Amino acid sequence: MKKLAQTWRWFGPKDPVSLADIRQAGATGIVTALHHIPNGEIWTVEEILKRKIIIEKAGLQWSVVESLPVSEDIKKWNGSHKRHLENYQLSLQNLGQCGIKTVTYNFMPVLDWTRTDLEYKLSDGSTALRFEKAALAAFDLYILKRPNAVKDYSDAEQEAAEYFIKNANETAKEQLVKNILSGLPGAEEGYTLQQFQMALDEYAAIGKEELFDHLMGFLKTILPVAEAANIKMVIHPDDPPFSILGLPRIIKTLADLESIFKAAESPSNGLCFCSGSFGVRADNDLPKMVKQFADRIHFIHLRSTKRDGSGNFYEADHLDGDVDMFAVMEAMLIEQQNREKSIPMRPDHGHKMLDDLNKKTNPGYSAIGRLRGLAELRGLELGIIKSNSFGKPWQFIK
Ligand code: DNO
Repeated sequence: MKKLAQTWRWFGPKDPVSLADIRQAGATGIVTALHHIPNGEIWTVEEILKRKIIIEKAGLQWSVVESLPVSEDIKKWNGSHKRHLENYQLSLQNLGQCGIKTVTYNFMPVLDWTRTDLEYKLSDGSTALRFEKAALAAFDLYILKRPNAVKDYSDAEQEAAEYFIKNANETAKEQLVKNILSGLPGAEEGYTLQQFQMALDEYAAIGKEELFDHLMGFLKTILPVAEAANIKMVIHPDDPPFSILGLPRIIKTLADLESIFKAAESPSNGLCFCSGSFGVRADNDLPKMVKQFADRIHFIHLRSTKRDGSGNFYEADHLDGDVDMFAVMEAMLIEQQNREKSIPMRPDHGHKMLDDLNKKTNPGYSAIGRLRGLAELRGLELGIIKSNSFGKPWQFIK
């Protein structure tokens, strides 16, 4: 019987969650990146092998790269983008040579994923990550003071932002800036307020269409190399899946995915299906998306968010929240049956709970919170497989 391959994101030797801990969580695959190499530079065979050996010595396997970052110059298609594209090609060849076949990337300008509160208290005493629209608007309008930002917010949103800022003390404001500009793990770029405004300014002439063209330029340059290296490139959706701070966002919906797969036809043009990112939008039908793009999905992030009517959301328990995890898992398992090999899945994010609360953790990447998520997802998977719940008996591959 083939199940989804259980993987775990590890930020490298400095990650407070050790490889030994990960083995006990039951994962067999590691998802990692060479975070010490600046964006745009080459991942050499030597550096890749160094990391691979550490992982293998712990009895695990390096299954997925998350992420081989696409530099800002490539996203803007200026400056050093040509050199960075060549470097990206070389890094892919080197990864292929070292036997790593799945590479995650994103095409979010300036910021990777964004949250406003990294310690949102849940009623049971654990904490979660949260995105609050009024907090982001308050940052934009009153702290960053982005020129013309006001036109991006309705009257009600402006009022909510004003209320937020009036009630925030200096520490809360500083924390908000830190959370948005440099707080999250895996987002390789960090900014001061001034650098951040400069980075935003560089996108003044880059709207959705331009950014899409740049993504196409990127894919056309690297997909032939990925194919030759037998690598699947998997794009991570925008998180949150809507425009923030006046920046264009292009991977938010089913229609966006249709456009990129139609425009760059290659078996290496794949998707990292992140249920937590897509699930923030009520108009995204996740099981439908999994079914439609099943053969494009080579990596899965499973988590669930709970949204309210005002565009805010927090990260709920993995089987709770707005994502129909049963239907998503079932659709993935149906696809899994048709494959020769297991699709890697990782429990995405987790609450800070139990002993996590007393430790320094990477926001979203606590040990116990993710362990809970993985255990629940593993149980759901087994339950679906054993119950033949969708009417046909499962034909196990092995
Ligand atoms: C957040 C992650 C993202 C993701 C990148 C992929 O938890 O899912 O940072 O790794 O966007 O390039």
